[in-house]
Amino acid sequence: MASDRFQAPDYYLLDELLTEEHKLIRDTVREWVKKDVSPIMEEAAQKGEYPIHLNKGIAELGGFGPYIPTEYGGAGLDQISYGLIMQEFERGDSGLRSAASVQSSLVMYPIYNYGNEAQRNKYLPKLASGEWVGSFGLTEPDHGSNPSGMITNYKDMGDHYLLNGAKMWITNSPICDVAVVWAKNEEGRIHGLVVERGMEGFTTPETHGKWSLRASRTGELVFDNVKVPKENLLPNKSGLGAPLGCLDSARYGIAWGVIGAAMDCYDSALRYAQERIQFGKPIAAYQLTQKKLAEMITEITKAQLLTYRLGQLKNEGRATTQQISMAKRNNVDMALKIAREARQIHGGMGITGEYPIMRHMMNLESVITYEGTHDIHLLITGMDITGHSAFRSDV
Ligand code: TGC
Ligand code: FAD
Repeated sequence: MASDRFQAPDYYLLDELLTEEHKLIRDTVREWVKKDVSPIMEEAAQKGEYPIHLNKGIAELGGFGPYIPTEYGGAGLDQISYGLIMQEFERGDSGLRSAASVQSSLVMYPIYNYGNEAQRNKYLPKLASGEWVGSFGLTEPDHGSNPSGMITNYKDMGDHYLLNGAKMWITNSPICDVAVVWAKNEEGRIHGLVVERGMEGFTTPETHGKWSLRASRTGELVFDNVKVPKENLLPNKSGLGAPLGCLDSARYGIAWGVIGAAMDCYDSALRYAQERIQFGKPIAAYQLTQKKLAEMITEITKAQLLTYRLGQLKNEGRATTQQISMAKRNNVDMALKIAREARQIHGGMGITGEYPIMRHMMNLESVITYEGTHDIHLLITGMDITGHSAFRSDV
């Protein structure tokens, strides 16, 4: 990739709303991404590799468990700091933000919130330091948008649980040391279990051939009569609300993260439009290019305002699932549209790895699907404002 000349847009002077600590955290992550991530990310994506050595840097920046208390190795930061860190990671690549999202919100969050003290002490410090990699198994081959239909299950065998089933599309699966797995007990109630690599009957085959999120490892979690110790069950919350609570936290991070990808595309397109001469003028001087760029900065600014307010609500413990859904849906769609327009502005150069545009665009095709698809989030808003659930045709 060409050298990283990123300059963040701040059209509405939103920096004035941030504290000095917020700006310091954001700028520190931004510099790290420029120095350690941008020079290697294009090649990693082309090769289909997650540069796992970056986990050390993510951990040092507080990117694994930004809001988890420091006594468990987390960074003890507020929700706006968490959002800003995700924004900067995703400016580098959605795969980097995915690594941080999964570890923080889908693995550490449930262990911290639904686990007991022994589980917190055993797992959280190692996950926060990046020594261990975590994954989160909710989706199954036949149950994606509808996780309540899951068939993965466990039976109480007296001195242990016996786990059977399979999860699909799992970020980090091939490299995870521990997996938070959602499974039904004999009464059909959903519980979280921590499954550790090395348990007999637990395998993690990789999914190959992705055109999206190439710098992120994806695979299955397969459980064939896995004996899970009883102390690995997360005791403090059960039911579908338990995994959905984790998703609230991860979706919030995505709403911030994708602003980073959008800013990167916008910044690159603005610079390219000013430097690229056609018909004797920079293409930035043509109205059609200006329309694209003006709409991009408008949409980025709206998304920034939305997430900032959401961050305030989240800090106060008042952000609802539905508000988070709206922000995830709006911002991912915004970022994907900007990536597509930015690619047009770059002409033929837009399809090459010289610029980050196509990589962001392809990544965002996953982001618009995972953590609840674009349409599922619309239906969550629809249900909230009308009182009618449109998920199932039979209700
Ligand atoms: P529904 O009847 O609406 O709800 C079931 C129960 O859950 C409660 N609940 C929540 N509780 C806490 N937090 C939330 N956010 C909650 N949302 C709902 C709800 O009150 C109810 O409780 P109770 O006591 O009445 O039983 O459930 P439903 O079966 O109709 O489904 C609702 C729907 C479709 C919105 C939901 O299932 C959904 O969000 N589907 C999308 C699935 C999804 O997002 N999967 C993501 C998998 S993880 C992933 O993609 C990681 S990618 C990571 C990366 O790489 O970055
Ligand atoms: P489906 O649920 O089959 O949906 C297919 C289409 O049908 C979508 O357009 C959807 O919007 C639509 N649809 C479904 N139901 C309705 C309805 N009621 N009304 C209208 N339209 C509907 N999952 C994990 O658990 N952990 C992970 O770490 C993880 N990482 C992922 C990483 C990647 C790269 C990807 C691509 C996915 C990942 N997922 C993960 C899975 C992801 O959450 C699911 O792909 C997503 O929830 C959608 O499920 P599905 O793919 O089965 O699609």
